[in-house]
Amino acid sequence: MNFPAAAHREFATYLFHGLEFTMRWGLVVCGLVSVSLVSAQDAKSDKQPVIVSVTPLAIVPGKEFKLAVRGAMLDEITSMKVGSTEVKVEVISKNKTPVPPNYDAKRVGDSQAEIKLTLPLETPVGKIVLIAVSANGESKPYEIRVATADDLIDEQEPNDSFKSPQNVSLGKTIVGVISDARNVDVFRVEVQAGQKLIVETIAARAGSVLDPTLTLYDSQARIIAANDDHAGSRDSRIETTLSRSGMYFVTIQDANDSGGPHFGYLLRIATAIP
Ligand SMILES: [Ca+2]
Ligand SMILES: [Ca+2]
Repeated sequence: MNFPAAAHREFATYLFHGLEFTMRWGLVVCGLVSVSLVSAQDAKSDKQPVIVSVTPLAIVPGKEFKLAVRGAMLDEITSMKVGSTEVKVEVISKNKTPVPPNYDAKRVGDSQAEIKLTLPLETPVGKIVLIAVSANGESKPYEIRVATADDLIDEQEPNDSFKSPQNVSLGKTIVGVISDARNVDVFRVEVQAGQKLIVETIAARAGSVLDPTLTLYDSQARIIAANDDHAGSRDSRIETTLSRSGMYFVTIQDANDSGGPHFGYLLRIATAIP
């Protein structure tokens, strides 16, 4: 059959436009699909759990610990795990929790979980990582310090006044919590004249909600030194050489006078800190 040249051209144009139409809409559809995939991924990462703090800030192997975990999307977790280990982590509770006054929800999170775990006795000193798992993915690993029982001193309440301080020896790390608004923890140490005393917190650096402030007093409750933030961190540090031998008080509290289960700290009072 004879097919006229004009009809050829017409058909070719039709074909071309059809193709162009298909390609154009194909691109639009592809674009829409990829946009929705990207936003689905964004939405998913928005819903991934985040761990900002775990209290207490240090644990010892071979002992059962109840940990208060704070962060974002923790009310939706299905489990928690310690790195790639077989350590059993029991989730006791999970829920939304209020943001403390003067604190940014993005920094301190708005949800919490209570967990229970026991590290095997042979766990080496150093750090382990905790990971929260939900249907939307896994949190970034959060580091928890592992120490020997000998290196740590548990805070003993009541220790909230000069009349009832907690006596501690130099060179140990105190594991504590500013558990209520306006709570102050008071520790007493004995220092010899000429000794350089270093008092240091590890709290904000480890994700604690606490914004610590430290004050050093002599035995007559006169202020010797104080510090809120040190070296670009909300953590505090005091370093001073004492001219008199005797008992000294160290107090720690929150800069905003807040407190709660997620206001954990490590406090080191020593004559030298490595
Ligand atoms: Ca306390
Ligand atoms: Ca501070």
